[in-house]
Amino acid sequence: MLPAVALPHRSPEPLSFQGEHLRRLTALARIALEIRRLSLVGIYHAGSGHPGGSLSCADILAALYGAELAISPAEPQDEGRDRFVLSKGHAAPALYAAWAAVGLLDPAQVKSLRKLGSPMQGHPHVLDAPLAETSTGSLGQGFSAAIGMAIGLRHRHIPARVYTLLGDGELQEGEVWEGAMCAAHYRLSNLCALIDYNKLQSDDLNANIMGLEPLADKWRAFGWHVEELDGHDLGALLDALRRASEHGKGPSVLICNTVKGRGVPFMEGKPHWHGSVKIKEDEIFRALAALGMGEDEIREAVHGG
Ligand SMILES: Cc1ncc(C[n+]2csc(CCOP(=O)(O)OP(=O)(O)O)c2C)c(N)n1
Repeated sequence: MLPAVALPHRSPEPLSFQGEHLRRLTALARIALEIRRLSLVGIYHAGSGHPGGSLSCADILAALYGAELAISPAEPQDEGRDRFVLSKGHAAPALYAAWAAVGLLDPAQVKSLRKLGSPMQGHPHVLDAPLAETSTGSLGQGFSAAIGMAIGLRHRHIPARVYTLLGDGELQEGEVWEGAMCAAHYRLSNLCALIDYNKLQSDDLNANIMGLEPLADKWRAFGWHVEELDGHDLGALLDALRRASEHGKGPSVLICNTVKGRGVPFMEGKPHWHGSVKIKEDEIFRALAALGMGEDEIREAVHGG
């Protein structure tokens, strides 16, 4: 079954525009679905990985790679490209899947996830996978690197933007709050952070380990433009990303409420599916079926080369 497509917000725009908007959202929903499927196929073949946090951020990555990021497939490393840093680097399967879903990578490559010599390592490594803007995996560091990139672009008068995705558990790293201070101090309006607020970290709820609330107030107090939204609503994501890009006074953060494991009912909200977990054969069949794949397609994904 395809995931529901979020309807566009009521708007006074003419119907032709609304039709175009709806087609765009349908295309993005398709990309998000592909990200979910390819993430799980990669993790299954690797025999380990992080399914929960890959599935929770699939819609965010679809909105970014499918619509927001100015990256040319012909010249993905052009100096003027927008940058994306996956600060929650353990969701690498979703990042590779997003590249594949938008034509930046051969989808067959996701099956080499975590294999010796593969560019698709368990966490993005810039020397193996040059589309990764920097190596991430040590939580907190990608956010700092993204801030450095935003400062660097400004110094060089390059009008590109920098986007970075953080996990909510990641926000417990002190480095994040040093970065938050720094980005606001330098009024980095070319920087947009997104938080995959799925409320779970490795083994338990954030609230039981180290609570984050009132999260939006904390970012506001640090001087950021803050929006809270449903991180599975593609229309809301596009709207918030547009407002962030128009906010010229400093950095923006989008607090995206999500569900860990989203799209696969038996994985949703279950700490067990954080990682590094092996997906068994019967589980991958059930998971891909839940993501709308037919039996032959699943067999090909699981047993094919
Ligand atoms: C500095 C650092 N400490 C610990 C880890 C191990 N680790 C990997 S993922 C994770 C939990 C992250 O939770 P969250 O950011 O909420 O990720 P999500 O739920 O979105 O997958 C931890 C502690 C790490 N990668 N880096």
